[in-house]
Amino acid sequence: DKTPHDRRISKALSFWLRHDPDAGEISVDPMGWAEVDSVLQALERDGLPSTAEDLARVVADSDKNRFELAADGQLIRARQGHSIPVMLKWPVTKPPENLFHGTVKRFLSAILAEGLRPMARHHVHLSPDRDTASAVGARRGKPVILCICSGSMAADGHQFRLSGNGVWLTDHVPQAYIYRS
Ligand code: HQG
Repeated sequence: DKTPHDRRISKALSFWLRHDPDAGEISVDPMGWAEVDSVLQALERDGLPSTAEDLARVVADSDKNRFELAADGQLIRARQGHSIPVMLKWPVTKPPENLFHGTVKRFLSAILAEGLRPMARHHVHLSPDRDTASAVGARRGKPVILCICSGSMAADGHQFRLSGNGVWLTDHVPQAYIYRS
């Protein structure tokens, strides 16, 4: 299992790389990459002194494969989930007939009125199966699973992208394609 230290590194990476590079005084390029060296310095400043091997272990052990390393381990990025403007260019991919979205009861009336919106992120995040959607919803309370008619959406011209860690991304899911399940 992950040590508390690794967990804290993972949370700091999520925050800096997706939402607030300034908070870590690191810079993130338009494709989402940051220099590993600058991230290590930020961790040091944050009281989480770490080595490149520590970082590689956190990347490898991330339960959702949130991060990736590139350029011989000199660059790191989050694979999805950003609120800062990045262009990750995951390939446009034909979705399966159904995808799933895990949420909670308190959002249902808004979702059924206006569809699924990206909220603070760049895309609506959809899961390939119910169990994953259930885990996503459970972050906020008792999960409610919505079934999305992604095949019909694609046939009607909506674009889907598949991130490197298996998350399906789209701009908006109109309510007509959403079923309680
Ligand atoms: C809800 C995690 C009101 C939506 C997970 C969700 C995922 C609406 C919340 C990834 C709405 C947004 C993304 C509307 C959507 N009105 N509420 N029209 N449309 N919502 O965190 O899907 O651990 O931005 O149901 O595993 O929960 O970060 O999206 O509850 O893959 O790597 O607004 O984040 O991955 O919440 O989660 P989020 P999400 P990580």
